[in-house]
Amino acid sequence: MTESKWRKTDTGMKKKIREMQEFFGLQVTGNLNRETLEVMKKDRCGVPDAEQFTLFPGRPRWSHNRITYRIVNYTPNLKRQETDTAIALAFKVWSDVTPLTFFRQAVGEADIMILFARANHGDFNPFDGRGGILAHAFPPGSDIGGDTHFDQDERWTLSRDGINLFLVAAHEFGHALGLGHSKDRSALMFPTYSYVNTNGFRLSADDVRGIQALYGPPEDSRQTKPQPKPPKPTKAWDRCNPQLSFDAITSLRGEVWFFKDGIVWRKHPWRTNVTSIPIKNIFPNIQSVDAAVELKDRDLAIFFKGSQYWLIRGFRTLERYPQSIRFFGFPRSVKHIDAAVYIKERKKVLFFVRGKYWSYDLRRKQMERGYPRRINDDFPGIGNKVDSAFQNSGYLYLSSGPIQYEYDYRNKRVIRVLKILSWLNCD
Ligand code: TQI
Ligand code: ZN
Ligand code: ZN
Repeated sequence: MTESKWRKTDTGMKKKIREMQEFFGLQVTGNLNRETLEVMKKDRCGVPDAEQFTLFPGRPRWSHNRITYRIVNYTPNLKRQETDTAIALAFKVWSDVTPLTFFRQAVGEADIMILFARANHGDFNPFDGRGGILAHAFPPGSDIGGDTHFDQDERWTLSRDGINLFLVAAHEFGHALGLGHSKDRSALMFPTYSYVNTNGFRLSADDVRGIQALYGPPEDSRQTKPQPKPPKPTKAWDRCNPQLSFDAITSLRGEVWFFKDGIVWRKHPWRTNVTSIPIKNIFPNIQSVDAAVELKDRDLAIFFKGSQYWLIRGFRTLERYPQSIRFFGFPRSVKHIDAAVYIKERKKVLFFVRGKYWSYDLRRKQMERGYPRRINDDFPGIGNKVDSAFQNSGYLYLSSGPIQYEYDYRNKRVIRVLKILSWLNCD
């Protein structure tokens, strides 16, 4: 392919640069000289402190949301497919947070023409051999506007060695969409190259604010972003209501704790009164609990809520919690746990999730093979749903709604059927 095929007219770009130079009272050359680049780097006056991003003078932006790109040529350092993917992922970084969509075209003139070139390549911004300038992109506009050039003399990679094509492309596309440089060190648009892990790459909040200042949020963001729900008022449950079921029950330092919505009732074995208290008065960052288990021999408890869990010692959550329940080996599809109970004799924690249960081996620190199994098959007589479970004086207490089964784990049989309320001194 000859140069002239992909080169666009210089006039469009020169005009833009001239306009900018005029705007800032610089010497009008039409070239991206040092002075001009400095101005482009400077933040604009009048922006609030929190804004670290910058836009180009005149805030050039694409006036359409469907943006086309064309990969005109390739680097010999990577397979074509690898380049295609890195470029597509770099665009996705921006399409994820805006209404913009990017379409690749194979021929003709696209909004963003992408090419690898060395030294002088027809835009009066020659590349400089290995190192130094790695790439450049032109602000949105016709002709050369949006075009993105990569220095063919760099060693392009998809790793931390050499120059990572995905990271540089994502940065350049920021420019091609209208972002200047940011003062925020964690921003993609911060003007120094430093490798960051590209798996699960995320823009900084500043990059998102910048690009959304030009294009707004994604169109469907109201549907996809979980809307903060107004906090449910904690119902003043009557603990002696016969319909009352519990979210979780656990022994804890000699007491039995019953959880319901944001409330916990604590029953001391030889005291008759039952005290109730909002959970968050004891654990400020826990609103409610789906499942709870005491590892008595380790003086630890584990509280579960949704896909998070906390380790608890005494009346304190340990540092670094909450963490994801995936730590225990649950697949992504498990989004919360109905109940959990510790089988002290076997050093195992059973987790009940819908009609199934899992067994976690505390000694090996892994989920046991062959699980999940059906509750019906292994706990005959208790139905197929368990919403709270605990161990007390050698028996398991598994409850489903207001009914509780006293279960002999070793002999696999139900011994008694109780009303949960029998624990709460309601007679
Ligand atoms: N290229 C510069 C850049 O993209 C060119 C440039 C300087 C520029 N100022 C500009 C382009 C203002 C548009 C608008 O920043 S570069 C980095 C980073 C470069 C630098 O080769 O120095 C990246 C390319 F941010 F790491 F420094 C990519 Cl990611
Ligand atoms: Zn160029
Ligand atoms: Zn840059």
